[in-house]
Amino acid sequence: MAGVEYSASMMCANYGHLENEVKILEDAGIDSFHIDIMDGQFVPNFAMGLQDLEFIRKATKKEVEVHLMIKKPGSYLDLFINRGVDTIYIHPEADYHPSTTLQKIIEAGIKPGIAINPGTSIESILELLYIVDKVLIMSVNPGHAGQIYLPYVGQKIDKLLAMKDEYNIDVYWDGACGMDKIETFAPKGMKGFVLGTTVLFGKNRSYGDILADLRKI
Ligand code: S6P
Ligand code: MG
Repeated sequence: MAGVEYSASMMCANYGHLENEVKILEDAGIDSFHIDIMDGQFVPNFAMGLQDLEFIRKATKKEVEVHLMIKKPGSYLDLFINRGVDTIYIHPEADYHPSTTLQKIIEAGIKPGIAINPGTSIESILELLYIVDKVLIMSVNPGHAGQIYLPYVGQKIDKLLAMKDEYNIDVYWDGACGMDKIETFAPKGMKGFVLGTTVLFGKNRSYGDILADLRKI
């Protein structure tokens, strides 16, 4: 769909030839690169390190977004703010003072975002919507790629999309994103989608063909 942004979930990429992956994704027309950072505490998995982030940042001129799935992200911001990234998403569930952390992200000249878990209500993060530019709605519990969409999140997504103009936010989708989800939620105003194993990686099709199909929706 025209105007919709697609971001590649790089934890799903082929690390056998990462530089080539970045290049092929760029040529295929991807809009940005999504870097999942996991600490083994906030989520039951470890993923992507600073070296990966640095490598991908250098390999592309497209936007790079960091999704911090770590406990107390405010304590680790210094590790991320001078690396040329465009957006940093934190989880408010993981931070005692998410508003302070978001303020630091803004002061560093980076777009502030929050990622919200399937079990987190909009009501509980309402005030943060005045601070952030972007909200990443998790449609799976964070921690792993290749999970199944949790249907109860749909109602929350509709609710948030109805509020996006009032709060001046862009809403993005992360987790189990397939063609059907893009078809349903892009027309409702979802600004972009993070693409992982469900639709983009590990298929026997080129990234170019897949992204061309998504643009046709
Ligand atoms: C999940 C992470 C996501 C996944 C993405 C993978 O904790 O934040 O960004 O990498 O969802 O996509 P898929 O299609 O395999 O679920
Ligand atoms: Mg993510």
